[in-house]
Amino acid sequence: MASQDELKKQVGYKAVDDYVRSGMVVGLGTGSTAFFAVERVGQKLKSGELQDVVAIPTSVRTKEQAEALGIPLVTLDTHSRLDVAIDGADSVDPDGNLVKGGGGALFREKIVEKASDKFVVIVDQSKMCDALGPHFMLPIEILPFCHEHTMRCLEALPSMNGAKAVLRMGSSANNKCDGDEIAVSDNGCYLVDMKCTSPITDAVRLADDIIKVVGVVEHGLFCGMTDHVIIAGTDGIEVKD
Ligand code: ABF
Repeated sequence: MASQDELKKQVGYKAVDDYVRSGMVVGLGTGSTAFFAVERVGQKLKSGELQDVVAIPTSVRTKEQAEALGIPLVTLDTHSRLDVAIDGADSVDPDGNLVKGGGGALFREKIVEKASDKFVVIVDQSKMCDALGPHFMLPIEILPFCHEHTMRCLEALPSMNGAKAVLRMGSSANNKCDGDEIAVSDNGCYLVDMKCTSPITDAVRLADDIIKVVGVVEHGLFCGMTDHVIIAGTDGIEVKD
């Protein structure tokens, strides 16, 4: 039986093989699954199977991986539209709504993926769920200024259904700091994980309520953005459009 890493590699490579063409502007996701998509872009540029591709990374660590692979990088300031973005997710519901941000990169992921003509999500079967919420904590990026106040405002949202706000500590935001320090995102912000005990029944409504809380930078609900989900399961790969 294929290991979880092998499953992630299968979907990462397939996303690039199926959706990336020469001359494209490509959004490079963050996380252990997106790692393989980035690897495949680098491989195909090196072999000449892909030419004239430029990429926009969604985190410092993806930027570093892409640079090491020789992938030419640009930014949204010079390239406002992308042809395709490929990224992982923490949860995927039956409608293709996502929870993302377990890796702490949700802001840069969302700004890049919103600017992409096509958004391809690559996951292993464990990320699929019937409803967002209890399956994986909902990450929210907030300003450090008065962050405890902002956390209380998030908990007070009726649509949050009593979820508790947990300030992310240590390297869980993939930043170089030790376990008893507050984790800091690539943007210098804090990350809060909302422990949702009940299913999120109206993700669009909750997303709208969260973003209105003063102090919130962005949240990990990616609603109505997904074009394709490539799912690696133990009995093969499935593509949901
Ligand atoms: C990233 O993919 C994050 O938004 C999400 O947390 C992560 C999933 O990571 P992995 O592929 O390592 O499970 O885009």
